[in-house]
Amino acid sequence: MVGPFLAAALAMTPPAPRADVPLPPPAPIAPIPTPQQRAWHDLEYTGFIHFCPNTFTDVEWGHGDEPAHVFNPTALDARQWVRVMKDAGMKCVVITAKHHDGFCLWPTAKSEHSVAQSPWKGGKGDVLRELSDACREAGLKFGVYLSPWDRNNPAYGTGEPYNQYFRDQLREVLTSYGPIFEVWFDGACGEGPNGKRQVYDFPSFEKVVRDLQPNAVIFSDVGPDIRWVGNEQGWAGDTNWAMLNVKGHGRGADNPPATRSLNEGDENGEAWIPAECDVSIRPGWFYHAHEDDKVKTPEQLFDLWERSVGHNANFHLNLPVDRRGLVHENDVKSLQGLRRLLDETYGPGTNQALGRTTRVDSARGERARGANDPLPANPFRGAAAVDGDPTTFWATDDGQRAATIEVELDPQKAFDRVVLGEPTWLGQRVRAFRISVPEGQDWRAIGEGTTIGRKRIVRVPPTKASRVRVEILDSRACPAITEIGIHATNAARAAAGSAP
Ligand code: FUL
Repeated sequence: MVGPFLAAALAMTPPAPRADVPLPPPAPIAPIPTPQQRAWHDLEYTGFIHFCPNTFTDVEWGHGDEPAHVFNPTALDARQWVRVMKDAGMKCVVITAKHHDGFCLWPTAKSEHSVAQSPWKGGKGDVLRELSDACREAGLKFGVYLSPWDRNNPAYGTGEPYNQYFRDQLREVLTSYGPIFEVWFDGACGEGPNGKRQVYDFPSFEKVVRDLQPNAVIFSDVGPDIRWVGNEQGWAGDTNWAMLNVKGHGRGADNPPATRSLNEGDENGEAWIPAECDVSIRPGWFYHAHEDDKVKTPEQLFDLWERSVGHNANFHLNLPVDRRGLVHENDVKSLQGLRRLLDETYGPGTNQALGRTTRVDSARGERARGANDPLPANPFRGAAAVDGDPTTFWATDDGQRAATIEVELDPQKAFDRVVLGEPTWLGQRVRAFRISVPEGQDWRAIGEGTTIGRKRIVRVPPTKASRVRVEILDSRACPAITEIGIHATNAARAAAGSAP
């Protein structure tokens, strides 16, 4: 017979998991991404194309009264754009189907201000057709920027008639060019040809997108799917939650630039709206010959790539197509340089943690088993964080807020980047972490941070060590880590005289 004390003690001890009963994963903590948002986040690196009469008039914001005949590229080749973007490593592109001047890059039936009125291809050309066809051939995803601000359309500023016009245009674009992965709504709301401003009916615009392209994500300053990052310089905050409290944020001019919560998100935000970091490869969004020598260097782009993709956001890099209708040679060179840096640091075979032995202070289900040495069959053991599979993850028991994992390394090899990731489908969880290496009997911290999210790149001093330790110090729910990557830039390898 079991006495009352022992019975109470037994009741408190969770039953050991049975080998035939799969261990449940941690419960998600709200909010979580939609499948479309997750697919978007996995794209990481997007091309952005600004091209319109501004390219030929040398301005950034057209007035809307530019004659259509100024639009006359001499050698437009959308396949060249796509080749350049694909070689750069981009997975998708968003093009200015219509910028603020109202000129449409497709032969719209709704206005008299488009490629159809231009001399290009005798008025028979369609830039969206050429680009979407080229994307399909090359396996890139295609997206559109349609500016609600329209300085050409006479209905602009009249309320519903213009909103109707805008929805009709959206319908044309969303039904004519195949699957669209992203619809980009700029927040700018200036005056139209009659000096009036328009009150945009965003909910009705969004409904058109949802009805016609349910797999597309919608970008605007405040989502609903993807948010602006609060600057046009291409970087997200060191702290960057994918969550946002939309209340309190306006769009365009109502949205103070560099708003901190757009840059960093809100830990307690009620909606999942990850950030996109848009920036141009040159100072301007549109092509200007006098900026041919102001193209960002591969090193500058690499820095931005790490502070966007590696800060739980996506990198949205603008290429101003030139007057020929081509991506300029100088821009191509920088993109190739960035690709080289990315391949050297993060390309196949560069992850020094891949498949290495791990040691954890806790793994999900092990406390119940009374052991700290996870069974090989435990899907949440430390090894899941170094298996190169972003769908598996190391996780702890519910209720735990901190945990530690160590990864054995080759002490001959230097590294200066630590890459961490969370299974975002369970919600973004980690609030604080620290990275250390052994020193004597102790540990020396080489890096620390706050949020992780889908991908967090931590820059650490060039280091050689037999082990690296990642401590999750605080978390909104039990921590879960998909991958730990240990990488070296070429500079770190050279500085440390490291084996390649
Ligand atoms: C801004 C626009 O006003 C710029 O011209 C550019 O298109 C940029 C990406 O968004 O709001």
